[in-house]
Amino acid sequence: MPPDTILIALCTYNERDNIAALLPEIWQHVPEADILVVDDNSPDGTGTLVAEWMTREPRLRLLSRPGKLGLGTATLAAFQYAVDNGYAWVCNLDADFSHPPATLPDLLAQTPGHDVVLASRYVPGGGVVGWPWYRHAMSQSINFYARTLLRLPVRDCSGSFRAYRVALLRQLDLRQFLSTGYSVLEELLYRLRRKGARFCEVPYIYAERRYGDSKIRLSEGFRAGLIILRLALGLGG
Ligand SMILES: Nc1nc2c(ncn2[C@@H]2O[C@H](COP(=O)(O)OP(=O)(O)O)[C@@H](O)[C@H]2O)c(=O)[nH]1
Ligand SMILES: [Mg+2]
Repeated sequence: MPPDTILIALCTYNERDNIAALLPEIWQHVPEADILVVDDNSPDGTGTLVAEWMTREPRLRLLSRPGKLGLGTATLAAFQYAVDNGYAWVCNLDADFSHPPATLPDLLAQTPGHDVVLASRYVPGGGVVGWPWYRHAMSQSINFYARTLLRLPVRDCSGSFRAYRVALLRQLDLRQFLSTGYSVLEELLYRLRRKGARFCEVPYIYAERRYGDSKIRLSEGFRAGLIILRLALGLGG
């Protein structure tokens, strides 16, 4: 049985060209879902585009924040919205086509009996196309580091493409997170594991973004490494 109320959360910073094509493609695969865009006042007008679209699309929601406040806080704001509005499941994916909407039904098919379903590059059938060797090396290192230090029972710890049972998210204090940036993805798995979450991974192929530039910076990697260490040492609350 597919879950009944589904929120699909998209965090955006300068994703106007991607989002225009992404919304219809998501609804093609999951027509019953509402989509929430969390936009940080993107200079390219992503938020304006979504606000206009909302006037003719009742399944679309927009959370506008005043400036670029980080992927971590944007993700947690989306989850708080799912909690406050009584959705059963919240799915998260990047708004740049790296995460194919065609995989959403595969995630939702695994929701019975699981609390977190991860789309995974690192299980049989999964993979990445279009990355230089150093991106592979960075991703493998951060995954090994997070999986080992935080004792995470999954192979792909650093991707946002996941479905979460909102009842489990409700048990977390979303304001207590250390991460404001990308390490929110590992921190979520760590905190959910400690709540006894049942995890499952389904394969997908990660593709390079369709339009625009990546927002990740090297400093983000160092910050993520420190936060994971703090959590591992029990200093995360
Ligand atoms: N709201 C919001 N979204 C962000 C922020 N940083 C990144 N994103 C979004 O998060 C997703 C992943 O970011 P991206 O730059 O593609 O990272 P990469 O895939 O690791 O290179 C994209 O949809 C971005 O637009 C931020 O500070 N605020
Ligand atoms: Mg991306």
